[in-house]
This record gives sequence, C-alpha cells and structure tokens, in this order.
Amino acid sequence: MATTTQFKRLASCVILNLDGTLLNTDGIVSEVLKVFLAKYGKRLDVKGASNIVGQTPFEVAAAIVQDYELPCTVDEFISEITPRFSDWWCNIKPLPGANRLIRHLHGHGVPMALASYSARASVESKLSYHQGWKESFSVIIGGDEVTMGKPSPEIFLEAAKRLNIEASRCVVIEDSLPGVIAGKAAGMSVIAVPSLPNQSELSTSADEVINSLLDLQPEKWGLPPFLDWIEGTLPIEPWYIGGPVIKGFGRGSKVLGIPTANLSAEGYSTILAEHPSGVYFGWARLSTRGVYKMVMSIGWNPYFHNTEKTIEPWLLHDFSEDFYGEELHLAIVGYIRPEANFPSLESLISKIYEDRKIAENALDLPLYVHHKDAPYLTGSLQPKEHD
Ligand code: ADP
Ligand code: RBF
Ligand code: MG
Repeated sequence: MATTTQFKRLASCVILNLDGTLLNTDGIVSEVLKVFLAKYGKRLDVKGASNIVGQTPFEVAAAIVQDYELPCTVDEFISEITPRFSDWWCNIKPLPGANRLIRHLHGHGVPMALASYSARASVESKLSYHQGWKESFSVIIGGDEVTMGKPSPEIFLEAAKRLNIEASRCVVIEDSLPGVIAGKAAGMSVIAVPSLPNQSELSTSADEVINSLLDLQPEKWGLPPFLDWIEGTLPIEPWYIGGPVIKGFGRGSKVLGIPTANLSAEGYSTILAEHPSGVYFGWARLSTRGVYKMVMSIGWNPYFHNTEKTIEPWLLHDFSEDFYGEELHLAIVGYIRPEANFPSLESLISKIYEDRKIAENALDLPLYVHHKDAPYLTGSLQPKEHD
C-alpha cells in the first residue's frame, strides 16, 4: 500500500480538543437538555445536535433559547443549566482510544496542549475524573482564556505560543468543522475525528479524517508510532453482546461465501455508541453448538449505504445448515480496521477475506485465546441492557 507519509508535515507537538474528541460528551449534552427542555414542555430535537458542535457555550445557549423560544434570557439559561452539567461530568467516558493516545504521547515526551471552548474551570473538573490526563498536558486553555471562538485560530495560536512551538509544527486533533477550520487558519496540520456521522465537509478542510482515535497513526506526522498493534490487530477491553440470530438484508452474502449471522442492534444502542464502527473479531458461542472464532463488521456498510447500524459476525466454521433464531453470544476482543467503501464488490470481498485471515491467526495468540472461556460464552445468559 502506498504510504502518505511523505505528504504530511512533521509535527513536534499535539493540540487536542476535549469535548467530542477525547470525551464522549454528546450523549450527556442531549441528556441534560432533554430534562431541561421538558421543564418548559419542549422536546429535544436530536437533529439539532450537528448545529452545536464546535460552538462556544454562549453561542450554543443563545441558539437553544432562540430555537426553542424559551421564556428566559441566555444568561439565565446558562446559570440554570451549568450546575446540571457538573452533576454529569463524573459520568463522561473517554472516547475509544483517548486514554491510549494520551498515555502514548505523554510516555514519549511529546508536548501536548488541550484547547477547549468550555470554561477553564469546567475543563479542570472534567479532567479530574480521568487519571493521568491533567498532568499529561503541558498547556491547558479554556474558552474563557481567549477572546474569539472557533473558527478563529486564536485558541490554537495561543496554545502554540504557550508550548513555544511554531504553528507549522503543531498537529491539531478536532471533532468539529469550526475546530478544523480554526486549526487550518492557524497554519497547523489538522486531523478530524468526527463525533457525528455524515460530516463530509470535514474531508475537504482537514488534512486527514479518521473514524476514531483507534485509527490514528502518529508516525504519519513524524511522531512515535503506536507499538500495541499485534499481527494486524489492536487488543481492546473485551465487550460482549448477544441475542437471537435475525434475518439480515438478504444480500446474498452467503452466496459470496461470507454469511453473517446478524444480531439485532435493539437494546444495544449505548454499547454500540461507545464503540466505533469497524471490523472487529473475537469468539462466538452458538447456544446449542459450541464456541467458534469470528470476524465481524459493526456499522453502516458504506458500500451498501445502510441507514441502520448492523452487527454482522461471520463465524469461521462450516455449518451444514442455517441457524436463524438461535441464541448467539459474542466476546469482541480486538479491532482490525475502520469500515471502508470499496470501488467494487470484488475488492470488498477480498478485504473481508484478509480480515478473516488476520482474525483466524490472531485468535490463536495467548492474548486472545483465553477469552474463549469468558463466562459470557460458557455460562448462563446475561440479561440484555434496556434503553
Ligand atoms: P442474512 O442477510 O439473513 O444475514 P446471510 O447471507 O448473511 O443472510 O446468511 C447468514 C445466515 O447464514 C446466518 O443467519 C446463519 O443462519 C447462516 N450461516 C451459515 N454459516 C454461517 C457462518 N459460518 N457464519 C454466520 N452465519 C452462517
Ligand atoms: N461492508 C462495507 O461496506 N465496508 C467494509 O469495510 C466492510 N467490512 C466487513 C468486514 C467483515 C469481516 C464482514 C463480515 C463484513 C464487512 N462488511 C463491510 C459488511 C458487508 O458489506 C456485508 O456483510 C454484506 O452483507 C456482505 O455482502
Ligand atoms: Mg447476514
């Protein structure tokens, strides 16, 4: 595969955004707003979420007061909603790969700055729930420490100044379009990690768009590479899902030699939202038959333009019959790659066969093989979460 390394600029530091880039704040914002709006007899319009990404808290507040015609001033709104957010901060989870990235860069002595539009006090408070984060940043800038919001480059230029590193040697990691534009306006390299789907504008503005922090390749920017990939796989904290095998789209994947025993995403919205779409692998237990290796796709199948997230494990075993309706339990133990679009069905199929080979070999490694004995696969069935 051609490497893009030669096209990237060498960076000597990383500037990170916090909400939506390192922390999974999207769900919290809608949760707090939902409760707040209910007080005024209003319902939250989730589609509105794309309008608030990357704006300052004041801009967001003003837009909400106006859009929902709330009978209060923007200042009243802010003073009422702020304490409600603080109650939630302890529940905010790091996004996949955030902990790993912070530890990696800090461990290699790469200077890091945190540039957030939340007030400095909120930033400190959010960081306090994540061990080792605060100490890893040599510079932290809150929204109340700059005069202009994104897409002004001010916050990033200020970060570079405090790091004492010239802008052209900084790489910014951002989830929002205004943030990406701000980073470019500062003369920096920008990697976009969209926190919301379908932000195609990001690909025209950012130097690179990645699906999640798991896909970040620091070496492309002259930074130390991650060394935790093992034979084409990234070990992850295992997670477990299961249920009866349902009918999929009937696209004839079986005819292509790739049958996938689809599971319903219903009841798994929280766990699926916590894991990026992509190709994973692990162990599958079919209640009446046994435990098998499996490689799976989770996501929207860009090649087929799905509108719903699918969970499609391919069990690496020859079965003589279908098993629709049977209880299937999965232990997902490693990550392979993000979902991709392909120029042809043949190229999609050959990539899926490559995934299969990677998973098949990796699952024999001691690191992964022992998960075959996870209680979720061998023991009694755990109740499904409800959403
Ligand atoms: P659908 O669109 O209904 O999911 P597929 O063409 O993907 O249809 O075929 C999947 C079905 O094939 C599964 O639900 C299962 O009953 C059966 N099947 C047979 N062998 C396998 C296998 N190795 N892995 C997954 N499913 C298999
Ligand atoms: N679909 C995509 O559109 N893009 C992918 O990158 C992709 N990767 C897959 C990897 C694996 C291991 C499996 C089992 C499926 C993948 N699919 C992907 C889903 C595929 O489109 C789906 O299973 C079809 O139903 C196959 O015909
Ligand atoms: Mg299927």
